Parts: sequence; C-alpha cells; structure tokens
Amino acid sequence: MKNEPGDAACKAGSVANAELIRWVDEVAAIAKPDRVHWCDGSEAERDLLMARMVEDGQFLPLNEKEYPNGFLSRSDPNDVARTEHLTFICADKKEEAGPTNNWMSPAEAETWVKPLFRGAMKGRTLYVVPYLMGPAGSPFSKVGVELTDSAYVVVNMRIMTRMGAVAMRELARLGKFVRGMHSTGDLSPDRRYILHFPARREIWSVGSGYGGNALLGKKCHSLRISSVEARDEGWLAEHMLIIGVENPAGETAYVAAAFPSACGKTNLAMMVPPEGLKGWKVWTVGDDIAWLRVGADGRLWAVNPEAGFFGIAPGTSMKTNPNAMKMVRKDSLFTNVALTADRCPWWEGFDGETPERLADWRGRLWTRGSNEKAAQPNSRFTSPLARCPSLSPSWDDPKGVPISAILFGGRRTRLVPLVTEAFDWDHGVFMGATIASETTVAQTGTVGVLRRDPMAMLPFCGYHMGDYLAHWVRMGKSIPNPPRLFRVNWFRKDASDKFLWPGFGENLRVLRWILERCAGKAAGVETPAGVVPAPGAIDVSDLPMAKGAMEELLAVRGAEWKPEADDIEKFFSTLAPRLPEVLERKRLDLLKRAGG
Ligand code: GTP
Ligand code: SPV
Ligand code: MN
Repeated sequence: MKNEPGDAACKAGSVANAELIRWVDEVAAIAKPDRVHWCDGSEAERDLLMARMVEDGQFLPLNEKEYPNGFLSRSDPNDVARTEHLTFICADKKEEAGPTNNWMSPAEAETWVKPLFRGAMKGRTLYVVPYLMGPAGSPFSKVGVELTDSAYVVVNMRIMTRMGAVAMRELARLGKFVRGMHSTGDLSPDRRYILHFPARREIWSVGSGYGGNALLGKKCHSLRISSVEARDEGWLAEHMLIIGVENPAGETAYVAAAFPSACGKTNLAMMVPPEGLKGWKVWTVGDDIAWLRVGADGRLWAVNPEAGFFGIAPGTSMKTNPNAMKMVRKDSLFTNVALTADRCPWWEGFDGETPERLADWRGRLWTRGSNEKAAQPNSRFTSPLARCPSLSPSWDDPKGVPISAILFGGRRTRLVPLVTEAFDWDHGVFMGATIASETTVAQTGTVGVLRRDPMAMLPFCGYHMGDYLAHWVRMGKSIPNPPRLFRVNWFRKDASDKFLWPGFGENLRVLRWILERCAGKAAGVETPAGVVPAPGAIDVSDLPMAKGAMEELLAVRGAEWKPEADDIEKFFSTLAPRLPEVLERKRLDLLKRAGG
C-alpha cells in the first residue's frame, strides 16, 4: 500500500489526531486499498481527480462555454435514490431505534455487513475525506471523516461540505469526529447497507454511490447521527431549509421549513419574489438541513451545516427556479440528467423546446415523443452555495440566523389549507408530527401513497420517533422567545385535479402573511385546524386565480377532519407508549373542535 504523492504533508498536519490515523489504518487493513489519499480539499486535487474520472469515463465534461467546469455522471441504473429499506439504525436495543426505523444489532452488523468491506478496495484508492459541517469556528459545527473508495463521492463532498484542510483545523479545535466508512462495493442492491451506530457516532455504507446513501456528511451524519447528538445536547437537527425574507423597509426575518423529500424545499429556498410583490427579497441560507440552538438572547438560531446544494433537476426552469438555473451554469456536477448534442444538460421541465434527440440518463439515444423520461426523475445537480445568486450574506455566520417562524409542509391534494398557524408551540409540534405526504421520487418505492412523515424526518431520525417528538415538546420549554409554528400546503387540488395555488414565487404571499402574524399585524380566523388568514389578508387580486379558489384553499370543514384525526390516532398508536401525552391531547382537541 502506498500513499499518493504530496499526501505526506497533509497527513503530517493531522499527526495531532492519532485516533484518526489509527482508524484509517484499521479500515485500510480490512478493505485493502492499493493507495491511501488524504484529501486536502484544494482545487488542484479536484482537478486531478476530475481528470482521472473523465479519463475512465465516470464523468463527461459538459460544454465548456455554456457550463464552465461542469460535468455529468451516470450512475448504475440500480442506484438512483435513497434506499430506506436498506438503511438501519444499529443501536444496542431495537426499542432505541423505534418502530419507524429498520434496526440491526451491532453484533449482526459485524457478522453480516463488515465482511462486505473485506478486500472491497483492492485495486482502488481509499480517500480520507475530512469534512466540516457548519461554519468554521461556530459553536454549531461538527467534524466528520469519510473514508471512501469513490472519487465521485470526494468531488461531491468537496462541494457539499467544507472539506479538507479547514476540517483538519477544526478537528484540532473540537477533538472528536463522526466516522464514516464507505465503499461502493459491487453496487448490487443485495449487498447494499447503510448503517448508523449513533452511540459511537459511526456510519457504514456499502453498495451504493447515490447521494443520500454515499455523501455521508448529508443525511447520515447531519441528520441521523446528529439528531441523537441534538437530543443529548439540547438542540435540533432537522430536514429544513432556511431563508431570510427582506421586506421593502429593508428588515430581514428568517424562516425555517420542513418539507419531505421532493416537496419543494429547494424551490422555496431560492424563490424569486413575484411581480406583485415589489421591494421584497428572499435570501438563501440553506435548502435541506438546519441545525438549531437556543441563543443567549432566548431566540432560536439556525445554521445550514452544508456548503452546497444537491437539488432535484427535473422541473427546474427559469419559470420555477431561475436562481438554480443560473447557479448550475458554473462549477456544477450533474448526476443522471440527459445530454444534448452540444453537450449541455437537459431534463423534463427544462426551458425552451424539447430537443429532437438526446442521450438519455443511461446514455442511450432518446427521441422526442418517447414514452420514457430522458432524465432520471431523481436526477440531481451538485452546486456550491457560493454560486447561488440569492445566497444570504449570513450563510457562513458562525452564530447562525435568528428564526422567527418554522413551517411544516407536505404534499396533500385535499383537506389541508394553504397555511395554518398553530395555537401554541405544542399545537405546532402536533402539526409537524402529523405531516403526511404523498411519496415522491426521492425514495425507492411506489410514488403517490400517503404516508405520515413527522417533521419530514421519518427516514432521517436516528432514534425512537416518540422520543424525538418528546424532545421537540421539551425544546419548546427551553426557548424563552420561540418562533411561531405554521403548517403550509402548496399542493391542494380542485375537483378536476388541478393545483389551486400557483406556488413557487407566489409562495412569498404566504410568507408575508406568516411574518406579519409574527409581528402581530395580520388578521387570522380560528378554525378547528388552527388559525387561517382572514378573507383578504393574503392579497391575490392581481393573480389569475379561479373564482372561489382562495376560499377553497383556506377552507377547513370540521367533518372532514374527523377521518384525519382517526388516521393520526392509528399513526400515534404505533409510537405509544413513548408518544408525548400532550400530542394525543392535541389530537383530541382537534376532534372536539371538528365536532366529533
Ligand atoms: P429533497 O432535495 O429531496 O429534500 O427535496 P426538496 O424538498 O428540496 O424538493 P424540491 O424543491 O426539489 O421539490 C421539487 C418538487 O416540488 C418538484 O416536483 C416541484 O415541481 C415541486 N414544487 C416545489 N414548489 C412547488 C410549489 O410551490 N407548487 C407546486 N405545485 N409544486 C412545487
Ligand atoms: C432527500 O432525499 O431528501 C435529499 C436527497 O435531499 S439525498 O441527499 O439523497 O438524501
Ligand atoms: Mn432532503
């Protein structure tokens, strides 16, 4: 086994962390790589790896004029989304993982999964990827180290996290790190496992190169492992976007929002104010993960631990998300999108005319009118935060941003109003706990089935969901000046199955009402489900909306909420006896208000 040239210096910088060196040696002894490469995160290193991957066909360079420094990667057709059924929490007892997680005992992991790493890196390079989640020098931030045999993972992690030398410096400050061991193995779903050991802050991932399975800083570390750290240390690790909303007077308030995968976080995070709202601005802090802590001033503060976006490409256009369209033009990686004849990326929903011929996401010839999608529905772009035109000036602030409102949203074609304010913190936790959404392309399985997804964390909570909800209830008592909580739903449809709400940029109208509520200004009406905007409180007079659409969007009909409360009871019963009692009380209140 030999090291890559130049790596000795990087390794020397980490001599202080004997534990890291010991662990790298241990993993190398198991996986038997030909080489070990300690990543410094430099541009030169990125260029070297890209050049190698272009040579061996893992990446295709895009049109250098249109997409400078842009590359396309095509993954194995079996490996295009997170695989929740192959994702496990390896706590000592099944009870700790709870009923919403798959569980494997640490002993079984040793027996069944460890052997998949034996010799897995023969003929390959083991990359040591130190990464920092959160701004340098921040009380929020945490270090992780991913050991991987995938150069694709390295270049993506370099965008998604603060990777290399900066992480080694922070490791010296913080002293501890989350360990992630990753091998693409043979990519067979039969030998694919994503394991989390929350007690020892460790992750093992084998058999997949896909984002959420392989970029371990993201869901594995920043949510599954960190949700456990957050419980133990009294903070929150959440599947949330963060934005700053600036009003025409120049005042900025920050909002965090939890929506399940593929339900609009990236879109809301980069939203462009519509024509009708002159003088407003939306600033992007993050689009997927938020870490939140109580500040010295008694407010809740948040950072985005990531340094990049891993966003869904299909549906992204100048109409839906112009900021993303501008952002991906430079320094961006694409996974599983289609390719035009002049080597530009393309996907369903792209602006302009559909090209007559494309290379589809598998590299096969695709012609216009084909029944198949040219881009994989979960194809994604990886772009640095720094390329985002709406990036908030506070994105890298070590103290984070103060949160005025938290939104919970799902994909509900019926029942759930456009926006509802909670009566109080616990009612807001009830709203978050009962988010339900029709399943999307971000997870393997059937699309369109309604599933409960508490706080959009169902696939990402590293411990018992009942305890997690109890942690949320407890947090409410520890925030002297808490944010207000709201539920939103952009996806309500009319009888002919058309969206009632225009969505995207127009969602700012809803944010405006929300922030005016926080300032004690906007009018609301109490309904069985919570407080909805008073008639006219959200001005839509300049929108081409059907007559009665707004009334329908805000309608709460008591009787319709009884089956909902019953369905919630079914879900809650799966969490008993660890479900906080106050949430069942909130359910009974709903039932009573609904006339049941
Ligand atoms: P992950 O990255 O998987 O966590 O997902 P995300 O929540 O960031 O998802 P994203 O913003 O990429 O959501 C994409 C899907 O939501 C697309 O199908 C969009 O068309 C749809 N979408 C986003 N915002 C709106 C909206 O306001 N209205 C409607 N109707 N659809 C929306
Ligand atoms: C999601 O599925 O919620 C994502 C993409 O944000 S992944 O990184 O694959 O988790
Ligand atoms: Mn996500």
